Amino acid sequence: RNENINEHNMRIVLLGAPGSGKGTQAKLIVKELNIPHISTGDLLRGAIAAKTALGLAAKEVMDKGNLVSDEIVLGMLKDRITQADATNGFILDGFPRNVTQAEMLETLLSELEMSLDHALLIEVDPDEVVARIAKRAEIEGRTDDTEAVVRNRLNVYKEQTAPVGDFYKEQGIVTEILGKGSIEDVQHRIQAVLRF
Ligand code: B4P
Repeated sequence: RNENINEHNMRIVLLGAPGSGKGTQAKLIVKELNIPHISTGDLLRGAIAAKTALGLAAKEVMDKGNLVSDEIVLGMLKDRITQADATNGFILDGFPRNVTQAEMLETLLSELEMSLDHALLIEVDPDEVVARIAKRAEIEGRTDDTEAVVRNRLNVYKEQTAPVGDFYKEQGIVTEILGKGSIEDVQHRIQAVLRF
């Protein structure tokens, strides 16, 4: 780990379409920075694997490619973000997914006397996204990676999640990251912005 960087100024949200590389890049960023990777998709898949009531309800929604209710996701996020390892920073992957969640996050962070430093928006063409997810479907068999469900996830992104980018642009914290090329190419572009 790089001990020289200022770990106190690393509260990051990663934005981008499904398959744009959010989860992939977040895992690489936290290898370098001493902050946790908080993925609402992973938290939800964990609840499904544990067969909790919340997980069962979430699975039905996720298998259609729709968004799980704001209350459920915010509750999970709040539990995770208030743990000790997130005190000096975190990277949020997959949250906020709509403007309501972005507003809920603002309220939560101000209660914790925290604020975001960066919103990184990973930009990838829709055709590329579909190709990447088709490849993952062959390898991992995620139930929400079928073609019809991916098409719905892209629509949900366009209608509900893309406005979150504008929300953070108004705050002046958005940096657009070109998401094409290799995983390493994209990581280098991110590191240039975060300066590590
Ligand atoms: P997520 O788990 O967030 O799924 P995702 O958008 O597909 O992104 P992911 O991070 O997994 O994939 P990545 O782009 O890294 O959400 C799943 C579902 O959970 C949602 O549909 C929703 O139902 C629910 N949910 C989650 N958060 C929610 C919230 N806040 N509110 C409500 N509901 C919520 O990678 C995709 C693939 O591309 C990988 O196979 C990867 O290897 C590959 N790839 C990445 N970069 C590449 C590159 N440069 N070149 C080639 N391939 C690359």
